[in-house]
Amino acid sequence: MDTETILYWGASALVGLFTALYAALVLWSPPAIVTHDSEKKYRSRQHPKTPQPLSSLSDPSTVDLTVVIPAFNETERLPDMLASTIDHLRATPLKLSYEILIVDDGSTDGTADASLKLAAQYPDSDIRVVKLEQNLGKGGAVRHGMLYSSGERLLMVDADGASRFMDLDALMKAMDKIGPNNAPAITVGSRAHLVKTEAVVKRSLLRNILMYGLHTILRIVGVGHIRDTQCGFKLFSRQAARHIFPAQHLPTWIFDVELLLLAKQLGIPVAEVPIEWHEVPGSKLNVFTASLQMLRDLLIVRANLLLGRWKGLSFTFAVFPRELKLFL
Ligand SMILES: Nc1nc2c(ncn2[C@@H]2O[C@H](COP(=O)(O)OP(=O)(O)O)[C@@H](O)[C@H]2O)c(=O)[nH]1
Ligand SMILES: *[C@@H]1O[C@H](CO)[C@@H](O)[C@H](O)[C@H]1NC(C)=O
Repeated sequence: MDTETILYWGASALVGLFTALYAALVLWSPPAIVTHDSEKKYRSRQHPKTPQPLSSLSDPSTVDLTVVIPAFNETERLPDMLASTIDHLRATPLKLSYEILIVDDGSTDGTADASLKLAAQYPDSDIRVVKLEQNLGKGGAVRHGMLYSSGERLLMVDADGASRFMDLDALMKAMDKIGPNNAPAITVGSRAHLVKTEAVVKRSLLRNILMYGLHTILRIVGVGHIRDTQCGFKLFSRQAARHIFPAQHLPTWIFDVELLLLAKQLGIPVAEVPIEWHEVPGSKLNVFTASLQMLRDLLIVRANLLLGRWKGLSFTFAVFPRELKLFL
């Protein structure tokens, strides 16, 4: 074979390889998240039977804080978590007006109805319950709650009560520093300072091995500057949320990384704040399948952002809310 033939076949092989990789990316990328009409309404203590339209992230805020709680089969863990959440919101010197948005992620254990019963116990609190028709995954549930929030700041927090809700005040103060005057900003709870302590050492060996593996991969993917990407306790200013959540594609467990990558791409400041944490039994995460899924999703996010198939919203979109409506 002469050089020309070798070059010809080599080039063809390369083109074939890239085409195949690109096709794999398109095939594996999650489809756009579909929002059903029933999911744009909520039920509450006042309206347990007739669903009311939810607020939109593109509208101006009407309360200081929205607490978004993704909940999948959480009838057992939600009552305690909600009690400590409301105890703190009532007591905090920050004196926040708030709403609590429980997003039932297609549960089959009656989480939504149980949430409504709980809401009746807290007449001073605006508790809204949305039920997703199908299970989307934690990322999809959080995204949904954020897109229909009315708070000036939006907190996502797990239903398991693993974080100490009073740490909210530390996230709020950190945000006053990095995002004064409601500028785009994100503050995330971090358990990095706990790594050498009992709470983490007591976790299973598998979970810890996976944690170190994850950290290595996260460095490669481009969020090595954040020490704890996976903490379920994260606060967004409304401006930051308007840029980030409409652009989120991943409904799965690793969506936090996508959010942080989008923040980086958009130049939105992120501060990590050390918080308390205790492992709560009843995690519905299958660590093994979640890890494989995570690896796939990380590659997909990175490739899509690199190739420009996925983009953070440009600032003009978030500044002109009417345009943003197209995305909701
Ligand atoms: N595992 C799981 N959790 C979900 C899902 N959708 C929403 N969530 C909520 O995501 C939060 C974290 O889930 P959890 O199983 O406790 O994971 P862990 O905190 O990592 O142990 C909880 O509030 C869940 O109710 C889902 O599809 N699967
Ligand atoms: C959710 O709860 C229902 C009722 O208890 C149960 O049948 C179902 O298997 C649970 N689903 C998951 C994924 O845990």
